[in-house]
This record gives sequence, structure tokens and C-alpha cells, in this order.
Amino acid sequence: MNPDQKIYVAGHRGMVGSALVRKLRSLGYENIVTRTSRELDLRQQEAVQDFFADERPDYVFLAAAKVGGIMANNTYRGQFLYDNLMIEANVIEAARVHEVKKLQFLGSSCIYPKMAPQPLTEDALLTGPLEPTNEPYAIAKITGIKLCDAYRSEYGCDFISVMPTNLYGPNDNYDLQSSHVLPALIRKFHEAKKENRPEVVMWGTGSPKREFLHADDLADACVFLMQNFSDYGFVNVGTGEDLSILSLAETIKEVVGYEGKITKDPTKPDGTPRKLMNVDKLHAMGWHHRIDLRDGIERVYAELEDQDWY
Ligand code: GFB
Repeated sequence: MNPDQKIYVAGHRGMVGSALVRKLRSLGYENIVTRTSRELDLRQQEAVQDFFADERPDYVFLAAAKVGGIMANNTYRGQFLYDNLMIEANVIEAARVHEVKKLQFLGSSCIYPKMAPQPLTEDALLTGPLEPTNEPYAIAKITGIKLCDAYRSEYGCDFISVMPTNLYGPNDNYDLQSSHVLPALIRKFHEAKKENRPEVVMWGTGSPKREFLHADDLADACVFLMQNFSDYGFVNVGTGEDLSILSLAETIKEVVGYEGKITKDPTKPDGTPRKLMNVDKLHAMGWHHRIDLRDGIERVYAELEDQDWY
């Protein structure tokens, strides 16, 4: 990848895609092509083919996806499966037809079996049943990995996959019904502090454990892997450290400066008990995350003035 070549970042308005564009620009890559979902509906095969024929990108980061937290995944099961299958099939096929030099597909740690041994190594894929709340999303993401592998084997395409852990960062979704836990709790503690409310409700039991990576670290890893990894399979991207949802809530409570109580809502699902990534493969290649969780939460919290609920 050099600065004269054209790079298509699919999903540039999302948290991951926008972090990728910032990272690429900071490294001197200016020839970046993007389309909003209104300009190009990636679920439409012909529109995607036309776009690739017109733009002829050299490199593709496939960060466009229908995403959300545990409730969104569990409620919009059809959309999560259909939209993600269509987006990845259309983009990967167009990249093949129009001879993209290299494509990177972004998945998620929910591809692993619910009860896979922790920390999750790349070879645990397809060794057991998935977590039911996000099975449709996981199946779509597993299909994306398999498409890249099958295109490498049948057509010789240099298409790779990257599996990030749970992410947070600028341009995250703060809608309390559809968001992930970290942005949801930042908003809940902030509003409770502003309105002097006595308690903040945390969904589930607080005992599941999760690992969190800042989107800027992920973008750095994605560019690194585009330059240093060309193979079947995929590479986990994470910090290698996790914490319980209750500990996360306590950390966010401190960062926000809220003094009330944390209560539990056991009617909401816990999801996977734990999904800690094994990041040995990535570390062995020489990449390590830089933003620790507490610093990352402080950074994100300091950047929220433009949110209408702030
Ligand atoms: O981040 P989250 O929605 O998704 O939830 P997953 C993580 C944990 O936090 C669950 C708890 O145990 C939730 O019950 N939690 C506590 C909350 N309070 C809240 C809250 O206010 N909002 C939310 N959203 N959760 C998603 C998958 O799973 O992770 C996707 O559904 C994807 O497929 C994504 O892989 C990274 O970590 O459980």
C-alpha cells in the first residue's frame, strides 16, 4: 500500500471506518474513496459493481456492517443476518471482479463458540455452538471469513480477515436501546449525574466479562495487518485483558464523577459469559495496543459535547 494508490474505506461514517480514515490520513494516505450508505447501498449488488467499475480501488477496508449491542442483535435478527451477508458478499465479489490488490474484512469476537476455552485462540472457530443472542451476526461474520479464504484458494485473491474484540471510541452509538455497553453506561451515568438521580441501572447480572479496545488502536492494527499479514484465517485484535461488566460500570462511574448507586436489571440478557481474545499471534508480529481502558474512557468522555443528550 503506498500513498498514490486508491483506498476504499467501506463504512467510513461508523466508529471503525472513521477511525481508519483518520489513521490513513495521519500516515499520508490521501487517495481515499468513501460513500455514505445513502449514496451507495452496499446491499445492492449492481450498485456495488458499478461503484467498483467507476472507482477501481487498489485496496479495500471492509468496515461497513449492521452493528449493535446485545438487544439490537437479539431483536433485529433478520436484518443482522441479511444486511451483513449482502454487504460482505457484494463487496468481496466486486473486489474480485475489479482486481483489488488486497481487501481486509473486519469481523467480531462473537464468531467464537459461546463456551470456547478462554482466552480465545484463532483455532477455536467453528468448534461449538454460538451465543444465541448474536448468532445471526456471528454467522454472517463467519461467512465473511470463509468468503475471503475461499476466494484466496479458488482465485488467488489477497483477501484477509481481522477479528476485533469489543470496541469503543469516537462516533460510537449512544442510543440506549441499540448501543453496546460502554457507550450506554457513559450516557446513563452522565445523565444520572446531571439530573441528580439516585441510581443507574446496569443490564443483566454484571458478572459477564468483556475486553475493550479503543477504535484508534484498532485502526492502527488494521493498517499494520494490511501491510504485514497475507494468509488464510484471521488475526485477533484486542488488548488481552478483560474485566467484569460491574467493574466496567464502576470505572465509568468514577470517570464521570457520579455518586449514586449501581443497580442490576436481571430481566436483560447477560449474553456470552466471557470473550477474551488471545492476542499472541498479533503480538508475535510486533503489534501492541497503546490506549489503556481508563485513559480511553476519559478520552471518549471528554469528546461528547456535541451529543444532544450531553
Ligand atoms: O456490549 P453489549 O451490548 O454486547 O453487552 P455483547 C455486554 C454486556 O453488558 C451484556 C451488559 O452482559 C449486557 O447485559 N450491559 C449492562 C449492558 N448494562 C448495559 C447497557 O446499558 N447496555 C448494553 N448494551 N449492555 C455484542 C454482540 O455482544 O458485542 C455483537 O451482540 C458484537 O454481536 C458486539 O459482537 C461486539 O458484548 O454481549
